[in-house]
Amino acid sequence: MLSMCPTICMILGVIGKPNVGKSTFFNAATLLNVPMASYPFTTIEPNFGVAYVSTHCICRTLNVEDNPVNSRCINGTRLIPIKLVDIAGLVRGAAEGRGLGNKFLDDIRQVDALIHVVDASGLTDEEGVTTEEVIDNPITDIDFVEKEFDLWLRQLLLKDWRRISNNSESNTGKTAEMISERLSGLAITEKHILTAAEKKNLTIDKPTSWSEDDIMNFCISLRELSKPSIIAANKIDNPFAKENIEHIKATGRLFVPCAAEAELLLRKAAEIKMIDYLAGGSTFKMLNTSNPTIAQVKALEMVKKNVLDIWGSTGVQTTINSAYLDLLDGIVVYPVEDENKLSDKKGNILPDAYIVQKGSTAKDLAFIIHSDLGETFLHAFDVKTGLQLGADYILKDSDVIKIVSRYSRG
Ligand SMILES: Nc1nc2c(ncn2[C@@H]2O[C@H](COP(=O)(O)OP(=O)(O)OP(=O)(O)O)[C@@H](O)[C@H]2O)c(=O)[nH]1
Ligand SMILES: [Mg+2]
Repeated sequence: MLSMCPTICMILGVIGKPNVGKSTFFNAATLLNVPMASYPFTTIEPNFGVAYVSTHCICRTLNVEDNPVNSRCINGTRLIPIKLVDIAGLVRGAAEGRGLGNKFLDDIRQVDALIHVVDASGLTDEEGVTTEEVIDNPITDIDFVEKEFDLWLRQLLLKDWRRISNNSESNTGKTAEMISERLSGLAITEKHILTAAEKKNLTIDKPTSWSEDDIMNFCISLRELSKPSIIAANKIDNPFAKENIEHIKATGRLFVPCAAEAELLLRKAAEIKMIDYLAGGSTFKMLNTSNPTIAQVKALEMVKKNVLDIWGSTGVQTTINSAYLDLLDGIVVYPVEDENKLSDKKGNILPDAYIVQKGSTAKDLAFIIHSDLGETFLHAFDVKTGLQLGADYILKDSDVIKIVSRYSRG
């Protein structure tokens, strides 16, 4: 497994109420083996793993055979490792300590974006207990999980509100800094704080004028900005899911229909060479050399009939790709050291693929690769066009870039 994270180094957290399939999603995406079961609170401690963002590799466009080092390339699909964390389920009242309470919320501190798993089949009640009949609408689940987060954030803020308010009277310009200190460790920046206040028309340096509602609205805005989320509408193999998917669609939220269990089955079958399957694919092929049992063949047939033929894919890979590329605004760039051979010093062709945030410059890329490279940056080259680029050049998706620095010149 690759341990390096060649990206903006963000962490995706898998969250949701209990028993919706978070660990199944996590296992499918990472091929780890954390416990999964049909009862609530199977997961207590967070599980960390490496998943992959998959994109069309530039090797096909450039018509070269590549030798990736920090990532993998399978038949023209580049797989770039990213970090994923599976978190315990959250119930209503968690901010006041119900269920696993603040434990869940503490585990969410470090993540930069959320994959919010819901049971689209509606066969899990609010506490995560499996039910016989459809009793639930995942929209209510989405709302209560987010509300608990907002309440928790508000609690943290209110602990220090008097000091923040008093101080800001005499210390204009310091409120954002003080809030940021109060929320340190939550991956919330001062920019998030300023933007959150602005979005809700709140004057950041007049917190004494904020009403209770203003503080709540500020927390909602802060969550949306600092922990953006994508909904993984899971268990679409169940026919009941269709209607709920329509409900989710109607909210206009970023979501992907998912079948985590089916993806896990496919990836495990591919791992033991029973089938040929690339994560995110719309189809798989039985391999001649495999000797599946009748039960295995039946399970694979069900996945084809109930998931792939209806929905086009299991959605797990699409969710991860979308979290990085849509939610976190990532693009993929390929740095090389030898612009003629498209290689690193050792001759590996297109060795690295980096996910950087849209708007990043050539100089930012140099810093992401190595701080020495950033500090001694001279200029860059667009390898595809041969044009020289300045420090402020805004990177485009699929750029192949050579950085020239005093450091690299040596
Ligand atoms: N039908 C169906 N069942 C699924 C799917 N994904 C998960 N499940 C089942 O849902 C149940 C809960 O799965 P887990 O992955 O343990 O759920 P969790 O959200 O991690 O649960 P907690 O850790 O208890 O919060 C298990 O019985 C899984 O087999 C799916 O795509 N379809
Ligand atoms: Mg779990």
